[in-house]
Amino acid sequence: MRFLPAPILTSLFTLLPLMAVAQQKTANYDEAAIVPYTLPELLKTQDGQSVKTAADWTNIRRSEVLGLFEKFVFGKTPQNWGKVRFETLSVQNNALEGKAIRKIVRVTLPDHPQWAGLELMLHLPKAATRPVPCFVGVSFGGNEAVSADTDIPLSTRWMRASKTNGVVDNRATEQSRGNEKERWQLELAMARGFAVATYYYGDVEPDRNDGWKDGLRAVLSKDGASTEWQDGDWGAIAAWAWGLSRVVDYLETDSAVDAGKLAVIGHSRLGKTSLWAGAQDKRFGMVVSNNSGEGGAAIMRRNFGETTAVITKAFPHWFTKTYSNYANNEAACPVDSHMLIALAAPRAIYIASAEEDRWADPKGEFLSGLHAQSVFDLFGKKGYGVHEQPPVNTPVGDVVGYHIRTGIHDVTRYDWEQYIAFASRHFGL
Ligand code: GTR
Repeated sequence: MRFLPAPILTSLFTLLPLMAVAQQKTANYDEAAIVPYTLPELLKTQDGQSVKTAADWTNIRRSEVLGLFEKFVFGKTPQNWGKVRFETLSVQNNALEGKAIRKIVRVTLPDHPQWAGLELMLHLPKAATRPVPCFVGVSFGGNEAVSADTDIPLSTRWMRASKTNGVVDNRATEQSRGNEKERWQLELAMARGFAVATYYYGDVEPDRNDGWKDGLRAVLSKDGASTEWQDGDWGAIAAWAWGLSRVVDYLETDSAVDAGKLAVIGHSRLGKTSLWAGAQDKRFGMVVSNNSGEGGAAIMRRNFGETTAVITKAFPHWFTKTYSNYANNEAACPVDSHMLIALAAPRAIYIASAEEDRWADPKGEFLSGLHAQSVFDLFGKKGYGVHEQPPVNTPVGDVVGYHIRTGIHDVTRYDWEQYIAFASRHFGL
């Protein structure tokens, strides 16, 4: 490859965010301009049979739908990771000013020592007298970003810099501490009797177009990833989701956690990740999608806000290659996001939007839960209980929950309040 002279490179980097803003500005935000569409049928098998019962769904259609998402959207997760090893690196009995016990556990693959592993951080409510339910999610920053406790080791992995995260030369610094703590609401979770387990997504793969070369996808590939990813191969979202399932492998061994009560949670690109993790791994008894948008809960055929064309161009590494075939060609895609939501059934799922987050298409996020209802019906489960998107800050739903809160693309205390209330109800607390 020819190297671009430094001034051109610099101007490219200054232009990229501007280009993203320009794209957001020119996107369609007019409901009236949405081209009418037909969603792929949920309750019809590939060979045209009607899916009439919960058993039909569970035994036939569910695996078909899962297979379609593997083939056309996220790619197939390889099964060759072998054994999983856990090593407790530290236990802090006075985390969060004495409110929590914090464990940091390294998860590695003995058969694949080239992968440095992930460091999961588990906060347990100190006041707990029995095994507790647990939220499980991936973080954008390292463990040091999730909590401001100064004894958490700084991540040494590649990290994307933003104006506020203290990342210098793509590495965390002391200034990175706590910069995601509003998004994690650990104190609130502890006070309500929930544990929270998280790991940094860059431990599995750095979030850049060529990140696969330095991540788990290269390690698990047949040829050590000397070649580019092909149609049907897993993308980064699938790799991050794989990490969530390895966290569950650990939680199943920790007697402080009730592994029958796990909720997978994620925001934005990591909300797409939590949906895919929850779809594949039924050990998650509940799924939370926070502002997951395009490639997550939002109906792709609406082309409202971010589109398939935009996301597959900006973030090709998130998906399997095949997905980009549906850019400006959504009608041909064998799936849409209502099918991703249905994969959670009959487990509980909560979808959340933010009013000012039009890029993520709040209405499209709502509609995926609505159009998944037919599958929940097979199990006799009540979903939203409404047909219209509710007003802001008015949560709805039974087994399928939804709210749109005021504000921007983010995870807030309000969001966590709803997830905790929803989880408490579903886990019978
Ligand atoms: C945006 C992307 C969205 C969403 C978001 C995020 O740039 O267009 O799909 O995932 O990033 O992860 O914050």
